[in-house]
Amino acid sequence: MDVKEARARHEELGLGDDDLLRMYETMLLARRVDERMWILNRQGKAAFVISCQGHEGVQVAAAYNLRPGYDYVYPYYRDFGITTVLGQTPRDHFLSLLARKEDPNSGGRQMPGHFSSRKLNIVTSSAPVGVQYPQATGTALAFKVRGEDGVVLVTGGEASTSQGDWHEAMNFAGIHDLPVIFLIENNVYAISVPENLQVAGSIAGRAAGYGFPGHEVDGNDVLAVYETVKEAVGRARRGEGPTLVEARTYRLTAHSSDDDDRRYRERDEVENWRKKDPIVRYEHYLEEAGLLDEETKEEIEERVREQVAEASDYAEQAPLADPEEALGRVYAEV
Ligand SMILES: Cc1ncc(C[n+]2csc(CCOP(=O)(O)OP(=O)(O)O)c2C)c(N)n1
Ligand SMILES: [Mg+2]
Repeated sequence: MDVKEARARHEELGLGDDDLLRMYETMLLARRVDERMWILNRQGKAAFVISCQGHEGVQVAAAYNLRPGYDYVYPYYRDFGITTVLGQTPRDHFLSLLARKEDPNSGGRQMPGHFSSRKLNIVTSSAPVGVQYPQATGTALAFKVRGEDGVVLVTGGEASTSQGDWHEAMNFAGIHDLPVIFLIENNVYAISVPENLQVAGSIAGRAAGYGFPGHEVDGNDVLAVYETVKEAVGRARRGEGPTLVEARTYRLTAHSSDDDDRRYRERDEVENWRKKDPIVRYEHYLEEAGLLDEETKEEIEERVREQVAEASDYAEQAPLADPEEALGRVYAEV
């Protein structure tokens, strides 16, 4: 393929060279923040880590279609890529990981991965799997009632589609043609439970039962995800209703820092998926399109490295949350 042929793909999607490189840098930033979180965990400084590794392609490509601070996002715990595109910073992520007072998600009171920002319209999630779906659908109804063209993106893993909440939300969104995109990040596992013991039939295929489109997309192909979600966002903004997107990817780490995945999956399987790493695949595309060479790659890597080091040092020095704050904003103050 020559450079012109390679470039045709993103040009047809309306993406410029700057967009492509910005998406690359954001994916890399999410990956490097994640790797640093595991180091802090192994050093005994972070109690718990939940990872986005392997999901960066889905997350960055999907979120790149949104209007931050206008559209609403109901992310789930792996969505470091989505929240970083929207404007959460590595500092925000490390402050949350280390339960610092300044943590923008919850002031150090929630588990890591419970993203929240009033400014960016990121609505915090509760810990039970799947509760975000009816909430997101309610927000989509609000957009419709107000006659605004905002869209709602709600995400979850493949196992969350076994929950009643998911089906109730899908049904309600279908009835009322709501501007909501259900993005399922199918990473083949629900902790130790493999997809074949968790999901009957096809997730994407279920949308037909609720009367709206469902698409399965290769979640490790950044431009394919971008294209699919772009179409879904366009549909929602025009008032044409919801879309389900099932992005197929793979969880490259254990479920969390409290899990030992060697007990339930073969190393060969993980290694095979590593060869399909979305970041590496996207690098090949950028190289073919003449946008990335060794020098540019090193520059980007260096910028990311500095940002991650600065942010994690900052969070380590930052004061812990006050213990007496633990129940603050939980009960009404009389
Ligand atoms: C209702 C409920 N059941 C069980 C759990 C424990 N739990 C937390 S994450 C998880 C796995 C979810 O898997 P999936 O939806 O595929 O997301 P992934 O972690 O693979 O991204 C489980 C069972 C929970 N939090 N809530
Ligand atoms: Mg899963």
